[in-house]
Amino acid sequence: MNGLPSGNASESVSHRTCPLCEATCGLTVTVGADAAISVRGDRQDPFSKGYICPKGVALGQLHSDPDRLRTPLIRRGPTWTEVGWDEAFAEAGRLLEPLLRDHGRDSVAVYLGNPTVHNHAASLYTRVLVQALGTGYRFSASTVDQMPKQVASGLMYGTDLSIAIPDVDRTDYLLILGANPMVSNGSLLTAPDLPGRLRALRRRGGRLVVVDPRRTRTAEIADEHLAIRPGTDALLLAGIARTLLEEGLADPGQAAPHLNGLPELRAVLRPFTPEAVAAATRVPADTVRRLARELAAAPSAAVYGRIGTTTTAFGTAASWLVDVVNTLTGNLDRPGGVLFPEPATGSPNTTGEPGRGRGVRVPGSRRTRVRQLASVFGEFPVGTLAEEIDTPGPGRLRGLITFAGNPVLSTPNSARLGAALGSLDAMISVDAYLNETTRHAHVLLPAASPLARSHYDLVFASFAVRNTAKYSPPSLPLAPGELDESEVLLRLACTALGGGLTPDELDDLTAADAARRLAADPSSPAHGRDPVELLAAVSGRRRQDRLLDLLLRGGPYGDGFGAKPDGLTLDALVAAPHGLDLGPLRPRLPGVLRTPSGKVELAPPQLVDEARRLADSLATAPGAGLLLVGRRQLRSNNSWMHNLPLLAGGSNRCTLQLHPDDAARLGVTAGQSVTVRSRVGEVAAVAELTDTLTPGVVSLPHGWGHTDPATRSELATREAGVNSNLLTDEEPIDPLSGTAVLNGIPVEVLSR
Ligand SMILES: Nc1nc2c(c(=O)[nH]1)N[C@H]1C(S)=C(S)[C@@H](COP(=O)(O)OP(=O)(O)OC[C@H]3O[C@@H](n4cnc5c(=O)[nH]c(N)nc54)[C@H](O)[C@@H]3O)O[C@H]1N2
Ligand SMILES: Nc1nc2c(c(=O)[nH]1)N[C@H]1C(S)=C(S)[C@@H](COP(=O)(O)OP(=O)(O)OC[C@H]3O[C@@H](n4cnc5c(=O)[nH]c(N)nc54)[C@H](O)[C@@H]3O)O[C@H]1N2
Ligand code: SF4
Ligand SMILES: [Mo]
Repeated sequence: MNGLPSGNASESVSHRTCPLCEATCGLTVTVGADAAISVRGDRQDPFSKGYICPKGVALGQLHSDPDRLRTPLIRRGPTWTEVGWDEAFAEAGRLLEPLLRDHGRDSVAVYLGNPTVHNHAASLYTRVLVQALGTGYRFSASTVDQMPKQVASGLMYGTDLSIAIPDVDRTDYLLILGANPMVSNGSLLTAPDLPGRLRALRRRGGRLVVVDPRRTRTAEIADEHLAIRPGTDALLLAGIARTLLEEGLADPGQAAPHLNGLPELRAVLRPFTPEAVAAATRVPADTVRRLARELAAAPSAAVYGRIGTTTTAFGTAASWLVDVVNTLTGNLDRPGGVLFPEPATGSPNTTGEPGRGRGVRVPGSRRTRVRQLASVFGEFPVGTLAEEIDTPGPGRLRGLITFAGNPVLSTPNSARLGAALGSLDAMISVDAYLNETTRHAHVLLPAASPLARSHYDLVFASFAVRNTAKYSPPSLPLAPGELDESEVLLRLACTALGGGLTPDELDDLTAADAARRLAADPSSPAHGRDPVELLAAVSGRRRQDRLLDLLLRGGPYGDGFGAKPDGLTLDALVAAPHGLDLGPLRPRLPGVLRTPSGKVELAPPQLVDEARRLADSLATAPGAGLLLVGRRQLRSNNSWMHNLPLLAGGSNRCTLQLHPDDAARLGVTAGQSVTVRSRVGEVAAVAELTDTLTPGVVSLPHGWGHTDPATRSELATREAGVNSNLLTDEEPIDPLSGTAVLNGIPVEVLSR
């Protein structure tokens, strides 16, 4: 059926991948005769097998939401005017041109938000835009998220996308730190229906241990919950790793011939005795020892850490130590342990010479103007965005392009950022909503409905528990006046280039560049071919689908443009609308490595320095005050999707949770309003008493606080909540990754 929606005359049925979270569930979308849209789980999707969560169901409401933007807008003062696309791009050009001309390319920054990585048009063409702008001031949600894992993985394995994924379907023992997949559905762990997979782990006799200051839903289904003191996971992991080494339990197994740095590791871990880390983490020394012994004894085991480990002052150290423990227990690169996916469109660890490479440069070569913080993989810490705008002096940021982001709710000390955005000479945003960030734009360009575009998961295939490939054609045509994001981004890129190229010409250059790279890549089945011939083979497609076909055909499973007739092509994916299963993850050492040594670096100097800084932290006695942590909610998606009736209310309660003992001490009663105060700000929130929290820890979800009357989200404003990032502080940072500290914030709670 050529991937086009099918069905009888009155309705159409199509299959696609959900773009909302990392689980990548397969959906069946039915558009009825009355244009009503229903979204169900696709039982024939080989990866998700029919699983769907309430957010996926709400995609129909997202499509129909009257507040979702449909027309380009230009703002003059407080007044928005609907304009046509030509006028919008002309205005963007008028605003950008003097800045780029008089103040240089670095006077305009880019911020890429989370949904950028959730479809292939956005991930491919934001790259084109950033290159066309030529700015060094690149920011993204990565530095409030997973950057520490990228830095640690880059230093250990040679590329920042070489992330070892826990093999949840085959493991005998899963140790989860700082993640709540029963609610978040997994992150840096693409596995649709993680709740089902975790239950299956328990059913087959496996053990699940959860380390979290809250007794989360994931902790509730686990064999054991350890209530750690926020911000101390790196210490716990160091204690486990040291125990493995001291007790002679370390046995890297099949990874042993590929390791560098074991003696240095042993030396640098010496200070982390179970007793020393117990005092700081509140995990008893005996438990530290027992965890080490259990992990070593399990037939297979995987340690997995997420947001609660990365968005802390020792995020990179914790991310490294997760893999140190996986390696010492013999679980690196083996089934049931942690493994490296092999995505169909390729990745930095499937290209070039297998087994060796240039490695990564950490810290990066550039510094921010104000705080002199290092770049990380080409971008700057987003916690410095506000100061780069509001600190006077030469080199100040004067312009900003945001794409699919809401940093005014999602980045630390966001009050300062909101004020700074108001002072920009030029701000251009591409978004689905007029939100707390995009309200500051001078030109606001709408994103088309997610149902009206093609979809392929270029990014999440690198983090998936199985190798799979699935292409989704649009389920609906673009509405009149809607533009695909590839066009929006190409036209913005042409604007930034100052004219001279049409979007088609720029796109041809982009495709030619991709073809040249494949032809030059010794790992590609297209190696040595004429790039012109490769382009000719995909000439029937355009934009992101042409680029995708190039990547698939030149990728690890590709047909090599005819060289391997059974190999993968976009045509083959179109003919398989539910997606293709390419099999379980397989061991990939040493070919996966791109380090200069050709080894796994267990103790790179940058991480040894981090371990020393971590050891120094043992000398500081833990403070007695309250620490604030976050919590994700099932029917919320960071700062958005709060305007959809299907998801509103219920469990989405933006309350300050605290333990009854703390409440009693503070004289706070359930349901009363309290003031929560940190170094940078304060909010008023309703207190919710719950013994799921550890005493001394309080929790607010992030992404709320829809109180700005200049936004346009009727329902979201009615259940506004408060913005937890008015409390998080932009000063403390995980130094190697530039990642903000969003968990373990010292706060006071005052009865109002
Ligand atoms: N305190 C605290 N802060 C946090 C976190 C935390 O745990 N605690 N988590 C952090 C994490 S992990 C993340 S990823 C960030 C997220 O931070 P951001 O990426 O800045 O914010 P989101 O809330 O994901 O906003 C996404 C925006 O994209 C828009 N959008 C949706 N779909 C599309 C589309 O297809 N195209 C375009 N152009 N726009 C679209 C939405 O309308 C919304 O405005 O927040 C971080 N902030
Ligand atoms: N429903 C829903 N799903 C989502 C999202 C959403 O907003 N809503 N967001 C998506 C995004 S962008 C991402 S990145 C993922 C994130 O996926 P997860 O990392 O699984 O998400 P969280 O629920 O924030 O889990 C973090 C946990 O860390 C705990 N924690 C806080 N501080 C510490 C600490 O110091 N140590 C330890 N061990 N634990 C700590 C918190 O209590 C919390 O339970 O979720 C994705 N999925
Ligand atoms: S779990 Fe994630 S991918 Fe699956 S339906 Fe829900 S939001 Fe979509
Ligand atoms: Mo995220």
